[in-house]
Amino acid sequence: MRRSVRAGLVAVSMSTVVIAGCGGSSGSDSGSTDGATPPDVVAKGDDALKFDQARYAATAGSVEIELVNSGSQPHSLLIEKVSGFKKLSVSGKGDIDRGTATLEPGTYTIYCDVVGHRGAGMEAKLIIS
Ligand SMILES: [Cu+2]
Repeated sequence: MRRSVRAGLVAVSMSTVVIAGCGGSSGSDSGSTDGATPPDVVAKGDDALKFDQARYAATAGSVEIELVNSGSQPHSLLIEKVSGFKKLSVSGKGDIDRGTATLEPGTYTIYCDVVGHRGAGMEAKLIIS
């Protein structure tokens, strides 16, 4: 596998949205020391008790998810029916938590389990292709 292909992707890595190309098996990073790799999904939670987007997208395989608190209330992020994913928690403004899930293609639901938040609409779709 050639690492050099990656360089071309860096420019667009902020919007790794639906580039379901020929990427076969990602996630088999043998010694990637690129420093801070950007997460595949960045979800922001705010005081309006919602995520910043109604849907997020990523490519199947190892998906790194980042939860950012852009409000001042605590929030969490779980993936419905994906028990292997460690819950992300952010308590104060500017807090960031990250985790990785191994996901197959499909549509998942992410939500916040802080009491009352999901009921207020704090959930979103995660589309894996
Ligand atoms: Cu919340």
